[in-house]
Amino acid sequence: MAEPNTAEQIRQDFAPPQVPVEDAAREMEAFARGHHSEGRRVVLITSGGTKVPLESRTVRFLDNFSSGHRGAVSAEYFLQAGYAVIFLHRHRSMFPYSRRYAATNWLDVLQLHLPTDGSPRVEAEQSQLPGIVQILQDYKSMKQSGRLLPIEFSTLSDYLHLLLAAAQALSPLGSSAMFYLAAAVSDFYIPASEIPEHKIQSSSGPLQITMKMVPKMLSPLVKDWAPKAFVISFKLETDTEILIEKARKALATYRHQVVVANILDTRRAYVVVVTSTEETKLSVSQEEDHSGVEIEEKIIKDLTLRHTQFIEGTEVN
Ligand code: 9Z3
Repeated sequence: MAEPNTAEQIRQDFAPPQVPVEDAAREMEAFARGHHSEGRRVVLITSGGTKVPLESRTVRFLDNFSSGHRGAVSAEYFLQAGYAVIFLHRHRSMFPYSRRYAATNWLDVLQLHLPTDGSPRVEAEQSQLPGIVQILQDYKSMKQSGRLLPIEFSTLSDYLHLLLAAAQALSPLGSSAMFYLAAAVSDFYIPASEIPEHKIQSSSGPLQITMKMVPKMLSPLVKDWAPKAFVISFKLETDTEILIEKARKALATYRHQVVVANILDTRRAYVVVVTSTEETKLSVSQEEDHSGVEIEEKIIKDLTLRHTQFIEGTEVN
């Protein structure tokens, strides 16, 4: 059962979500139940940053750096490993498969043919879309398999409501559900009761804002919302000196299974997988990087193995 405090706080203190949470809840529940009944494991991936409004008729908001790259790439490797994936991501952040062409200007790639005796035809310039044949094949076969459920959020409130709904959808799956919490979620927000309605006026002089701490979702998630699931959180720091200590502290506080620790500048090449008993360093060398190896491939290989051990009850923690 949901811990009343956090779930209630989300419903009361945050502005109503701007996405259809009840529809998403139904979709996630049906998706999880269907795949579970076919013997498949289901992972919830959270991805991208959250937008925190500073006014209720929002002109300005607090945001962060996250591009959603980690989540989008990880989704591909989980699909490759046979998982069904709920991809809870920030609207317009990176998306599995199409992420490779995120910087593509399609109007430069598409060629227009205007035959005098037929209808116009549009063709893509294949040389400008590296790897497109393989990617398109993978994408189409993934779509056909029905193993990817994309769900979008924009604001912090959307995210919190959807995470709660996702936890309720996955809880019945017990240990075969995995939570892979890679989104960069704001730690601060302005409660609905204190947020100004209209645009903050610069004529009032320098701005001072007091923000409240966002409730830690990991705590009720692990204790109440999905207590049997395999839960992975991410720890991001900019100072290497404190990274592992902070990851260990998170594990000790929330008592979940894994923290993936990373540093902002090196996050594409180096992470440490921290459990209560081990620290596993994963890295991508320059040569590997040049030949297209992605660190998420190594992360997902490591985590799916740990998930198997967790399900079989052989893990030590
Ligand atoms: C991460 O640490 C992710 O790896 C990144 C990925 C956000 C760095 P990109 O989206 O970056 O590929 O550009 N996510 C979690 C970040 C976070 O805010 N964690 C909280 C913390 O460190 C704990 S839940 O305190």
